Amino acid sequence: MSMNNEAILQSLKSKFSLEPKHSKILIVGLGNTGISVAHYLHKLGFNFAITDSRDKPPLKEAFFQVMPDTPVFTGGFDDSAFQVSTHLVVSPGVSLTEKSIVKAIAQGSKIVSDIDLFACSVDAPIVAITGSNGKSTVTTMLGEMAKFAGKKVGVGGNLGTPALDLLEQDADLFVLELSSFQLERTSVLNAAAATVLNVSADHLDRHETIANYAFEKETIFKGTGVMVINIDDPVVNDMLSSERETLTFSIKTKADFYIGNQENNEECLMWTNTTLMPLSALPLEGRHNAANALSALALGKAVGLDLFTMCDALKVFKGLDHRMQRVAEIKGVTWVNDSKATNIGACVAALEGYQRKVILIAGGDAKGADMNELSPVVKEKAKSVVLMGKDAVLIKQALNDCVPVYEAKNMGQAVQICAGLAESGDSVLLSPACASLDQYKNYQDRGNQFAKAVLGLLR
Ligand code: UMA
Ligand code: ADP
Repeated sequence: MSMNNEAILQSLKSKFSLEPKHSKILIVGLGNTGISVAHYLHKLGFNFAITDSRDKPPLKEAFFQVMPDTPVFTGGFDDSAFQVSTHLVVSPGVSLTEKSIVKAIAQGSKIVSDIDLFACSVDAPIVAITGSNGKSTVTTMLGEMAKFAGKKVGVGGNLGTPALDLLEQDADLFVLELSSFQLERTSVLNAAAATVLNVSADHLDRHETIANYAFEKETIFKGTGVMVINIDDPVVNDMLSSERETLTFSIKTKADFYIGNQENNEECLMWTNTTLMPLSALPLEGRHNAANALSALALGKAVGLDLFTMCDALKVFKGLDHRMQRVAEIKGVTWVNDSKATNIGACVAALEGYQRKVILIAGGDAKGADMNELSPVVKEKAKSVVLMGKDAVLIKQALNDCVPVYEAKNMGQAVQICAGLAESGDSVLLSPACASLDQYKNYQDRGNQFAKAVLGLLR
């Protein structure tokens, strides 16, 4: 449930010295987050302005229609707008190292995130989910589980619906996907249950080192709630704290939630000594999705959901588009769209899930990651690799001819090359290990173009 305005204002005052009469708030970023913050502050009677470095932020016109009186500064960050502000609410797409922001902080402006504002506004439990990969899958899974259990659940955050827009839903449980960018600017979240699913190199163009990135992820555990820990991931395992209530999960060894073998050798999802369901009843490709299911079960258990009801939800969970999604089987060749694999960890997990060698399509914008980490698994699991995009050369160098490598200018060409290489029984996997923005609008666009080119083979 969200709290009443009086209680919210009290909380904002005590945690951030935010007061409608005295505070001057600058919202940085006129995207989905910025707009959700504007609506929230407007309802509470705060004074605020918005700035965006882009000349024409795509949502500007629509915003003007709704709030024509709000001062909006676009086309670069102007120091004067920052300097008069007591508080900055900076959108995740904007780095906190922007000069105007650094200067304003030095002069006393406070950073407050939309997630902080959200945390000050609800008294229902919050489940918070981060990690390099699997966030959207686990967030959606847990949302479905809660619905199955009859809860009114608000599901959002980095997944798409900004957290503050969930307040309208009057939910009795909130499930938030949080990115490292959201976490690095959040200070008062106290989730009832939280997890870091895994940590592998991503967003190093913003965080610079994996240590910084992991540090931001770990802040999700601030507070007193239950920690859900993936003991298979050494970086996450190091986050264990003996002073906190913890649930562990693993797909490799015994944990609170794990994969166990029955007497007939059937693999099952287990909770301590209780068999929950056969792994084969989970309708998702890839072993990493077993880890996702176990983490969702642990998070759900931490907030009191019934384990077997959650399993019923898992058995009908369809998975999300562009994540290990089977596009077609043509002449015995299976084509799989994993376009959301925008970093090395996701591509490695996808490849590791295969018993038989696949043909891999990869490449795009590597975001500063070290592509050498791909070589061992490519060598073990790929027959050949077709590369495309901005960092194709970088990946080619890293692979160092460990398997045959082909280059394609676009997706149509990549699919044609794969069609020429594939034999009946093979799988062709689009799992790029890179962001898509050098060649596509987004990962959905890349996945859709892949599917279109594959279905074109039928003509
Ligand atoms: N931008 C500027 N100047 C500005 C403000 C933004 O150039 O002054 C650019 C950013 O660099 C970015 C784009 O505009 O390229 C949008 O940035 P934003 O912070 O305004 O984005 P929002 O629309 O508020 O969406 C954000 C998240 N976006 C980012 O973190 C980049 C969305 O996650 C999230 O769904 C939404 O808040 C609600 O919480 C998207 C994302 O790509 C899906 N996240 C990254 C990821 O998952 O890898 C972290
Ligand atoms: P995120 O929201 O963290 O980006 P998604 O659920 O959207 O996570 O999946 C992103 C990519 O990561 C997809 O390619 C998917 O197949 C892969 N993936 C999903 N779960 C995991 C996991 N637990 N470990 C590694 N890769 C994963």
